[in-house]
Amino acid sequence: MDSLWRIGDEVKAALEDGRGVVALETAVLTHGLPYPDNLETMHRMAQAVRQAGAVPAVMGILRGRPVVGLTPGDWEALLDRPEKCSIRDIGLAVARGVNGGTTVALTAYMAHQVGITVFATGGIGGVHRGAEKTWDVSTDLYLLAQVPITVVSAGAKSILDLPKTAEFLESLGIPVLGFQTDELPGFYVRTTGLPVTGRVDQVSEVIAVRHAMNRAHLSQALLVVQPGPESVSPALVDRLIDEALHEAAMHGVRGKATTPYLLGYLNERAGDQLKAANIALLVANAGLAGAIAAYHA
Ligand code: PSU
Ligand code: MN
Repeated sequence: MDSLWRIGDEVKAALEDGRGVVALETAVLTHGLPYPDNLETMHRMAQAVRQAGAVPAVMGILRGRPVVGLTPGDWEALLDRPEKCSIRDIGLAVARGVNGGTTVALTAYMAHQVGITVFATGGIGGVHRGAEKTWDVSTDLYLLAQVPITVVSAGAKSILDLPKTAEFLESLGIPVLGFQTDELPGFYVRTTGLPVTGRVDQVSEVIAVRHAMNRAHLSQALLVVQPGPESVSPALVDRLIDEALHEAAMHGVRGKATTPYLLGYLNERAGDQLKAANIALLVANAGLAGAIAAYHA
């Protein structure tokens, strides 16, 4: 039977040669950042992975075909009426032949299927604010409990309930390593007062932890978090997020539309400062993931 996954030539060669490969998601391209910042950011992330000595593997569903290693030309093609595709969406997306930007959950899953062990993103999905009423908990968390991949992020966004997200990660047995930090970063803000499972200061320590987890046959992801290079004032972020949540409630936004709505509000309505911070941390995370993948190889 033909494989469902189409693997790009460069990624295939890198995997065969045992070179470092870093998975990159595309929900941030299709639903996370406005055009043309989204395309520009993908270029910069891919470049950061290469500069660190690894090969980028951009994931997405192109006209119904899940692809590992989309080319820059594919990124543009993906922007034609894309759907946001998480784990449960892959069946319909393939059957209907649509374009899909893949979330952290689906990207991590695809990476694992093809043997990629490192992944960079901006912020993982988590437990949403008000989850005690809505039950809105990202599939990202459940999937990361099932896939032994190393994920670099700037924590989870403050649009989420960060203390609940941290508790949920603990419940699922997912360790959080602070890279040169003792605290869980809050995406736009560098500190949250929430502890990490442990602090590491070197790439070699990340590899040692992952290696030990693998030897223990754990299925869990290893989350590596680092604060973004540009910090926004926590008071400003809080105010903007309150506004965004209020708008979302007024418009009855629910389900998978929630995260893109909130991100869209923050990136487009809240001025360039948040967007610039978002892009800077995406690029920095790609660089660290590249260094981890290259070292590992
Ligand atoms: N966080 C970001 N930018 C993003 C996302 C999260 O800073 O673009 C995307 C990721 O693809 C993540 C998804 O996997 O949102 C989570 O969506 P949900 O909350 O619906 O599970
Ligand atoms: Mn949700």
